[in-house]
Amino acid sequence: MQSDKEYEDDASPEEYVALCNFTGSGTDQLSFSGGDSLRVHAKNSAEWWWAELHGVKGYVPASYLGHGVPEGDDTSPEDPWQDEEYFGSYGTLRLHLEMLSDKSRTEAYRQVILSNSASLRNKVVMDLGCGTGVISLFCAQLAQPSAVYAVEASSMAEYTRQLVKQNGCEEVVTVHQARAEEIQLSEQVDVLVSEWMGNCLLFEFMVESVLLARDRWLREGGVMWPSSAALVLVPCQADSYYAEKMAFWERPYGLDFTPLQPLAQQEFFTKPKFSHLIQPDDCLATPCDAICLDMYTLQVKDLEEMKGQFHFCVAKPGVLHGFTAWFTVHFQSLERGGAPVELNTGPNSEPTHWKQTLFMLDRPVSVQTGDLVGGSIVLRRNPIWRRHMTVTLHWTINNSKEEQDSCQVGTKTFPMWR
Ligand code: J7C
Repeated sequence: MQSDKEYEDDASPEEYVALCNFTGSGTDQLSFSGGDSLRVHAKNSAEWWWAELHGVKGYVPASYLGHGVPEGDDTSPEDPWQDEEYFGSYGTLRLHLEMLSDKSRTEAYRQVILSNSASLRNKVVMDLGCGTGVISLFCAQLAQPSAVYAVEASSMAEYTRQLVKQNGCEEVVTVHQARAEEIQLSEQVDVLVSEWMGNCLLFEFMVESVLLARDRWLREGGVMWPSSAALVLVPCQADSYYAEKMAFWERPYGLDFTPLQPLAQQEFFTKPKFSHLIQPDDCLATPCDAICLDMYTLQVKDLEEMKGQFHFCVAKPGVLHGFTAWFTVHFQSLERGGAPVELNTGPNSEPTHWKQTLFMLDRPVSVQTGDLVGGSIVLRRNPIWRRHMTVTLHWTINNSKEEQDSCQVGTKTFPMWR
């Protein structure tokens, strides 16, 4: 990390305007509010710039800064949805193979269709973002819907059409190769089913497309699958990850490399680790649902900032390295007395391709049984890059046992990914 000194001679800092609020973590990041004018002295990396606000210098996330309010579409340099890249990545098999190989995910949707087959009879279904069409094919083969509209924007849709035919479902399933926002149907639908969940539930923000389709195409009283979703959080240990990325620098080959630790923190702990598989043993408390979404009432504007609270009682002594997040979704049953189906991506269920998301604190904290860990989580959608967000964690750790009454507080903001 370069020091402040190196930029002091910088003759022409660039003026930028903050597009939204940002809370810096540690001592080297600046906090600012939307509308603040900042002077950028150095563009150290694509993500972090060295900037100045009211005479104070620090690092700021580049994606939070712009040159004033954009005046029209043609002033934005790129597509904020990055659709070419996004749908391009779904035009090849890699991601579809990953999703289809995920048994918990795919079997959960299969179970939803199977256990509701009687209620699906003669119903009109939309499968939004159908990919290779597996959910639509389950519908056609396990139930008797009158029609299934399989909507897929990527070029995979051409193959999905072939798969529908190959499996003898072309009478029921119609593939629409289009963005769901742009489709035209001749009727409203009874059921809107979609597998839209991303990392930390919301990443990709495909859920926006689902909500728009709901408001446009779901008939009054129609069904949403999933019907609800929750972001789950737990305070956790991450011993081996910490050892691998941070403690490593303490004495490699008998040498003191600790001056590299601030760099390691910046490089490895700034963003969340998204492909983390937490062991149930590493959970320091009972997980809690921090944010719950009702797929019937959730609005697109709610997605800009989603807040939740958490309260944990530490269940065993250990080292708090951070927090791990995952999600659950529920599919309501349409059958009389039927049980809802749950897809749980947490550590006590079969691992899924989403795995879990680890948020590392800058410094580990020792905790004892009975300590109270409370706080809040805020998911803030990136004002420019609409598929991205930041996650801000705020925590308080209370040790009320013995005489050493202590309380530690902290805040950290993690970009995902811009
Ligand atoms: N319209 C049509 N297909 C979409 C849309 C949309 N607005 N958004 C995503 N998809 C497709 C995408 O091409 C891919 O096949 C699948 O939905 C994404 C599933 N991703 C996920 N995180 N569940």
